[in-house]
Amino acid sequence: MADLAALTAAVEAGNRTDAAQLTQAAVDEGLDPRTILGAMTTAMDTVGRKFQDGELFVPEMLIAARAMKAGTAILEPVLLAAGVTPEFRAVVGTVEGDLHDIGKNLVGMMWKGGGLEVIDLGVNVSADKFVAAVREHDAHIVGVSALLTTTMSNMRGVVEAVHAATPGVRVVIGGAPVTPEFAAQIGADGYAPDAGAAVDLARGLLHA
Ligand code: B12
Repeated sequence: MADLAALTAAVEAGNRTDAAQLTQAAVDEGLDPRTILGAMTTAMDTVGRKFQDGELFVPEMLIAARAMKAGTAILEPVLLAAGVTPEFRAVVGTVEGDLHDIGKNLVGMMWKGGGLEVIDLGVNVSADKFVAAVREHDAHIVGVSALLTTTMSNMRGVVEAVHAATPGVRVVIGGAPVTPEFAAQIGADGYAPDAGAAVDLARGLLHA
């Protein structure tokens, strides 16, 4: 019998092999793919919470995300065949002039783990590129990362451009030098201090 509790535990522990095998077993048994995905999302929620609480760190979060990727690789064609697509799409990128991407990648992974479709534009992304991607993918939320005090000022341009071109699309920001005060100052829709909190932030804004 499919063991979804074991699948949740495998993803949380970052065990790729078990996550893939348990996903395959659940698929073979004909379980609803949304239920299988839910078992993995639960694990990523726990990982995000523990990361926020300082109980685990970047490497553990990365290996959990990789285990989830192993499971979702098997699940994706099944979800597609069943006509299940993520309800919300997110565009993420590191702001123009900035090449740091570790934090941005983590946010993207955790958003995927939280059930969003994520379009990752990489690093050194101009405001125009953010706007073009939002339009192309009909995105609901944009996540902008900056690690340098010299590049965080470029976030204002992204917030303004996205809001002007695509009203209603939420723009949230983060990165080591970014503060909630700065986010409010530039008109961003939100700020999160880490990738776990970024999931709660996106959920709160998208389901408001
Ligand atoms: C690794 C690193 C690099 C690597 C980047 C590799 C890569 N692929 O990312 C390399 C070597 C390339 C690099 C280059 C430079 N770096 Co550097 N780098 C770092 C370092 C050591 C770690 C950053 C990191 O990855 N942290 C780990 C991640 C997980 O944390 P994070 O990014 O903060 O992300 C978390 C949160 O902030 C949040 N978050 C992040 N993004 C987002 C987005 C959203 C939407 C949300 C909601 C949340 C969110 O969630 C994340 C996960 O929890 C920091 C020092 C430090 N301790 O921060 C310096 C640091 C950021 N670098 C610095 C500098 C100066 C540079 C250089 C200018 C150095 C130089 N003279 O060439 C260049 C800049 C190049 C450029 N144009 O970008 C300074 C910045 C100083 C400042 N305040 O401006 C720092 C602080 C080092 C220092 N103490 O001086 N760097």
